[in-house]
Amino acid sequence: MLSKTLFITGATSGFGAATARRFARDGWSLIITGRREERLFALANELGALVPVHPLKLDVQDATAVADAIACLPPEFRQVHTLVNNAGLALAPAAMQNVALADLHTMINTNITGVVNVTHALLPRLIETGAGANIINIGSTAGEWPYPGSHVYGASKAFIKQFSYNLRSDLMGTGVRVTDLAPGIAETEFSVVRNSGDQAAADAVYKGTVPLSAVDVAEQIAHIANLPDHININRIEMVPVRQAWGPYAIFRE
Ligand code: NDP
Ligand code: 8X3
Repeated sequence: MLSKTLFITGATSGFGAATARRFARDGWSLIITGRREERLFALANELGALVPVHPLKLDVQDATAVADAIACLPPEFRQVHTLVNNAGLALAPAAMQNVALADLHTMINTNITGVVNVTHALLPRLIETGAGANIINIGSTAGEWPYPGSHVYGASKAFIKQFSYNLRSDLMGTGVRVTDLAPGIAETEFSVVRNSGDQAAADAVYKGTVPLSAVDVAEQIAHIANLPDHININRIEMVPVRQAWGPYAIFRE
């Protein structure tokens, strides 16, 4: 039997790298993407010992580069079974009135436009695959629950939820499934990026608690991708036991 092919964005770190490793263990062929070439090729070398791997250095913000790369996939990688739209980032963890507009644009261009770019380019392939194909979009609890400093990041993940639902409606009858997988706090390089490389600030995010790990999220992705063809998970919100909601904020004089 031919192996299935996974296309995952943001495979150079965190959830993406853990997911690539998880699917390699199951014998899937991999198309792994990211901007950091050195990491991408290191992962391709590591996993290439197990399964066929096609590394694509790609900035998801660049619609033309995304479309060209997907149009030029080698024949043995063209039949994509599962797309995981994972590349994304948060920046500027401060009140919206105090952050740079450029950071807000970067989040929109990556977390929204990037997901649209990759999905649009791969849809014909996924529809061709038909029954059992998956689009798994990585949303976030931040797309559902507001908190200070989440501004555009949380809103971009709310987009992921509605985009996933709307895409399902368009794909009715094709057999292609769509899921919004929305994790809560998880320890990856996410917080280093969000805090502009400040490792101490990033460490403080996870101090004294037990966050999710990248492997926890990869396991959920593998679970969703391997469900029987007739099941669609619309949305999963997964959080560590130690994460729940806070009370309403009341401003008082
Ligand atoms: P990491 O920072 O560890 O990984 C992010 C990945 O996205 C990297 O591989 C990075 O690769 C890639 N990426 C970022 N920008 C671009 C771009 N413009 N083009 C291509 N790739 C890009 O974070 P996580 O693994 O934690 O995050 C993965 C996803 O999960 C994100 O969408 C994030 O919003 C979401 N998420 C994270 C949570 C958490 O607490 N960690 C919780 C809920 C959701 P490179 O820099 O090489 O391009
Ligand atoms: C990332 C999770 O809690 O930092 O999407 O918003 S959180």
